[in-house]
Amino acid sequence: MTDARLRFPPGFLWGAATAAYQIEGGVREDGRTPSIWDTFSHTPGKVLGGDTGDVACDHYHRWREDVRLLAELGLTAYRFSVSWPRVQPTGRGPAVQRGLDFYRALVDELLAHGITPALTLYHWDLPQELESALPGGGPAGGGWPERDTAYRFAEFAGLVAGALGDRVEMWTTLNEPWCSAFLGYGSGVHAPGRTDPAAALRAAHHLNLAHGLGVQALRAALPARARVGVSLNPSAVRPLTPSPADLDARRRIDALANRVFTGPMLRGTYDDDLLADTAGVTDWAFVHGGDLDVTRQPLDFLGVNYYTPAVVSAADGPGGPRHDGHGASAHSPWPGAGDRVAFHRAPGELTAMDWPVDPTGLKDLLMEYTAQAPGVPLYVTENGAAYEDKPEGGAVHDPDRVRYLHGHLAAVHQALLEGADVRGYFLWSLLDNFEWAYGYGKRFGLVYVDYDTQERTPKSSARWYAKVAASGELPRSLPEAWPGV
Ligand code: PNW
Repeated sequence: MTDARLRFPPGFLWGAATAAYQIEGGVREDGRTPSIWDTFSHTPGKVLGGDTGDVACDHYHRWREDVRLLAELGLTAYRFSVSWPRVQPTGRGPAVQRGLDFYRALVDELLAHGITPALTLYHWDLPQELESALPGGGPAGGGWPERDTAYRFAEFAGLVAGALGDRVEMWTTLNEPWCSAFLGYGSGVHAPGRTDPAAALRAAHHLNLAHGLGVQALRAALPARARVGVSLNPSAVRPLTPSPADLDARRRIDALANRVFTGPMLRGTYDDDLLADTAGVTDWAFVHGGDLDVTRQPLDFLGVNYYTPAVVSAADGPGGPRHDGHGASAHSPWPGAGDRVAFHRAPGELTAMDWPVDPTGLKDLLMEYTAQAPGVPLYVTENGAAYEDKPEGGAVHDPDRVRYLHGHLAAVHQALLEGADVRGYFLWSLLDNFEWAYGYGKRFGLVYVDYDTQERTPKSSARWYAKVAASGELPRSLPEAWPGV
């Protein structure tokens, strides 16, 4: 008889994730200055409904309550990010003590509840001053397309490590540098909203450099037990057909979505096909000798963020709408490939983001990383789904999310069976929050947030996930699992 439950290894981390700008609010408190996301969200037309992160989930004031929620759900890990402009308002110079104190108190509260903190240094909130001078401010930085930003990041990493290195063991340099580079500087749907393909590729390189310099700064400041990694959002990219033309489209997107980061970070190289495909956009002269030794640092883990796969075919000339899930823009986030690749919707039911549900993509990526980075432990640092959650009678019933989570956790389990060394899973997200260009309309939380009252209501998926975390096992199939959720 087959076992009705899928067991996860002992010590597997059951976590939830958030990011500073998406939950904190308190944007003008204790010396914090604007980040590129403050500027962007306050620019009319950039975020749906004109939403901003000014208040968000008011986590800056409600963090104790939010840690209590994690503890009540029995989660063993929490992934959060540090707001750079809270700690180093202009992106240069000494740290602001009150900024560091906020994160120290948060970490201590987590540790007091036996929850492992996983700290991300950069989840997209670049100090505005490093992008362009603040009114009356210092030198204009130019943002990620400029090399200096990578050095500024390494300095910031050292400041945070110096303050929290005695209590945080799990450190992540960057979250999803693909989004920072190609949505921020290519398609412009993310801050700072620039639409310059050459700048996007420069940004990608300087993010790689920032990662490498950041790892070096962390190693210098952290005790030996600390573990350092990065969270990427690799694309599980499939060809529409096995034709040579569609396989070539797949190769192009694999280069621009995946290998542009894993090349420098894992192998110390930009692949020749990537350089050739983008030769009409840039000559890559911004890659200095020695950079690729810096970007390739030994890593203690790799973080995989996964939501949905991509399906591509060959195209010649600008096609119709791109079903790549990356938001509406007249500008492609794929430098050199925008007119040559068409994106198709993968089969499967859609979440509220219109992202097809396909857990196989997660298993494929975990196996791919297992092959590419042998011996490096993996974490799923984000996975989850937005649905149209509505409270009814004081409760939020979200069976679609339970099915999404069940399918993806089963995929993680399958990857474990096939030899992937997956050490933990961080569900995106603990709370409904500011979903970037979509504002508050898209709810990814395990916990429902009423933005008028800031009341938090755990959804039925939270109770379901709590049982998975408590037992360390997953029912083989739904829906009979755990009656009552
Ligand atoms: C990730 N895309 O964002 C982020 O790390 C989270 O902050 C975010 O809330 C979550 O996924 C859900 O979206 C992404 O357009 C934003 O492909 C956009 C894309 C991918 C990831």
